[in-house]
Amino acid sequence: MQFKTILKTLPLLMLASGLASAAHAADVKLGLAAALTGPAAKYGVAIKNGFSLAADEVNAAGGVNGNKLLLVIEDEQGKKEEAINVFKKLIFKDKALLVFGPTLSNSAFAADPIANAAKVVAFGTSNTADGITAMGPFTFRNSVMEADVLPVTTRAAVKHFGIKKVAIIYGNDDAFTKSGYDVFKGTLADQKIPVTTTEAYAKGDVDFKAQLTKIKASNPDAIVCSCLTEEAANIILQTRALGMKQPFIGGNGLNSPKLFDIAKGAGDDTIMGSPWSSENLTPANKAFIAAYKAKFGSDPDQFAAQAYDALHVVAAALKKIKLSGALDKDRIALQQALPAVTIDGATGKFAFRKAPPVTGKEVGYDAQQEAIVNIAKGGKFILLK
Ligand code: LEU
Repeated sequence: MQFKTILKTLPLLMLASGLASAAHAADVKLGLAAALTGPAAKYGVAIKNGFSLAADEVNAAGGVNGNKLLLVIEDEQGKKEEAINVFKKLIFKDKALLVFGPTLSNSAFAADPIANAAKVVAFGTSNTADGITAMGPFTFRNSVMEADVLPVTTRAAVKHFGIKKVAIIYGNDDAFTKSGYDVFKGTLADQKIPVTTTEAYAKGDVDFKAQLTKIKASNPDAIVCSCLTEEAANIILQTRALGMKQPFIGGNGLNSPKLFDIAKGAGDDTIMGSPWSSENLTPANKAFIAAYKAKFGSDPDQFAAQAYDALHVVAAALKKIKLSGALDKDRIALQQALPAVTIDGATGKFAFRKAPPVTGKEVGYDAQQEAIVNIAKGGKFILLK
């Protein structure tokens, strides 16, 4: 071989050997698309941590059927275009057996069709909008949807504060905040709570004074907020600046400690639902919380808990199948093994249920889990008793 040729080939050889050492033949590659930068990063980083912790645990216990789990993690920035790119990379280039994520429902509506077309499971751990699992039989989620959580949250908040009427504020250009709004609207009608006014904002807005002034004039007992955490926190702060003292009732977006990073004490008394509580002292949850603190030096949140459980759900499904090495076959075998999996995880007992039917379409699998109602007190989410 001529010297020139060797020089040309060398980087390729190095690349090939590098890949080989990072993932030996028996590794099971699982993709993770998470928002690790941008406004949704606080959710995405918690999700990544939950996955890493669970993968380390599974691997330390010998892996699944002798295979180690290898997480291939990509930043989808909380943007739909990036979620599409990252899904394509994980599915077609990295050849992941399954893809977890993306963080936001808004991105899942863009990216999951790629996974369904390629017959690869897309497993959402934080997607709570309606219709996610209607995208196809390869879409799974362990995130309890707004439709299951918000009626319970609303009922508890109405009782706790003696609420007679509410105002609503929501983001009208995000699939999750819009879906949460629709669910709140239906829930309030069902529970016979009049709405004094409904106000909307767009992604990235920072000044909510116009909407909040209208809400103030309508004199509600509480404010319902279908928002992601950053906007929710700013809305709460600006409400207080206008001299308004009403408590907030929120959806899944408010379950992040970022609420307190921004709103500080003004976040107190906000009520939100979740399948997870740090006060749930089951052995599985206690072990999760202790291991998370030891590894990351901070408290976990519900997004970390759901990611952690999702990895254990997939590990349980993998234990039931014998991987053949033929990727297409193995991806389908995993999709078929997942629906029957049940675990007792950080978020409690978990099972799947088939999504509501859609005519002429195969559907995926939702979470079958109860919602717990939390209230913010002193920078923490505590159980509403
Ligand atoms: N539940 C939200 C959604 O479906 C995301 C979460 C990270 C707040 O978009």
